Amino acid sequence: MKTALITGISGQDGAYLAQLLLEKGYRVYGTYRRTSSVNFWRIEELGIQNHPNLELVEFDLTDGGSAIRLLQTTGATEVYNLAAQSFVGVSFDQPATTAAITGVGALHMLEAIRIVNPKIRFYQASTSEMFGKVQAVPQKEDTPFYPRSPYGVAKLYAHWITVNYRESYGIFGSSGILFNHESPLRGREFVTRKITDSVAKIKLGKLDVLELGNLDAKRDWGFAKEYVEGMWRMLQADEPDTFVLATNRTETVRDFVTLAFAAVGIDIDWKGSEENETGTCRKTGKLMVKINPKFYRPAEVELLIGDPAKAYEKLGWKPETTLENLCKMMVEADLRRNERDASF
Ligand code: NDP
Ligand code: GDR
Repeated sequence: MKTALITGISGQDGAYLAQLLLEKGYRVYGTYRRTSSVNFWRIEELGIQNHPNLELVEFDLTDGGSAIRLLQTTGATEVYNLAAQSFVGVSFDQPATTAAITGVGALHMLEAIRIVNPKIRFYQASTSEMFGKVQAVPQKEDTPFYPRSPYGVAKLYAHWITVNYRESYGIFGSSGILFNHESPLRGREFVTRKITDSVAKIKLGKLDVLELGNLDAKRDWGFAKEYVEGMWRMLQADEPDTFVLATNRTETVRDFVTLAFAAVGIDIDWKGSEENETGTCRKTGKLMVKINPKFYRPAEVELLIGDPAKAYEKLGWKPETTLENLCKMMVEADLRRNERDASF
């Protein structure tokens, strides 16, 4: 039986990846942080929390010594480093915490591999945020990086230290440069889920208006469940490498809002410009969306669109779910949750 370790199993990708590896017959160790209240709603929604081959272990990525013990005790031969302070907005307020977890955390895992068993295969969760102020369109593996947030800078360190350990010590370290991927399990602070949850609440009369920041940002959004399959394929390849996973389609935040309201039968009419822009219901004239400058970031990533050709060619990976279907799936899940639970 193969044994894998996933850091960050309480997150969106950790939950989907655990499900995938369990389906493939792996023994899975998933790490979570000690918090005052447990946070396993995602693995519960997927119904895997009591799977006999899943073991949850307490671990903090900033603690290098415990990374060593973790590899010694679990005997994992594949390590997926998904844990991170992953919210770009927060990284501007907590840059040092973000650097310690999101940047140096990857180094702790790589050092532990070097010490415990250099044959362990390592996946680093890199990001399109490393492209930041983009230097080419579409972005691919050799596009120059220009991160625009403390999060992006921390991830760039983690990416290069993975490449460095590959080249210096022959460690099988692969870096997946993943563009935004969403799902009903996405955290509610990220824009897509904030939109789908708010649209569900507006539809059910639990919220008046959706407040957002920059509507013009363009993102390449895919379905998270498909992206974790790409992570696994990277560690099954003959050689470690760097791969972009993306859909090669980009839309604005405004477009995603329009799609989400359309999923509940509301046609949005956009009016005004920049900070005065609003979205109203075309039929009733009621205000549905307004701008709140507090959601703007000190530096923004304006346009992301990835070219996943290398992943298709070398891994046979390609995304299937359209943005329309992804958005609808998320709105429907949020309608169900909000209907079921009055305090949701
Ligand atoms: P989430 O924010 O949903 O999950 C992050 C996970 O990291 C959570 O389990 C969290 O635990 C854990 N974590 C945070 N800090 C620590 C710490 N100090 N020690 C141990 N664990 C910690 O992220 P996603 O699932 O969306 O993303 C997975 C990874 O992929 C992240 O590294 C992210 O930066 C990266 N990425 C994500 C993309 C996306 O579009 N989703 C795109 C590209 C890269 P807790 O629940 O306790 O907070
Ligand atoms: P991102 O995701 O920063 O791309 O990082 P997020 O959904 O937070 O923002 C996407 C874009 O939407 C704009 N935006 C808002 N964002 C949020 N969160 N809330 C708002 O109210 C709002 N209004 C407009 C943002 O300015 C931005 O342009 C995600 C994370 O998962 C990272 O961990 C990952 O590395 C990247 O995707 C790829």
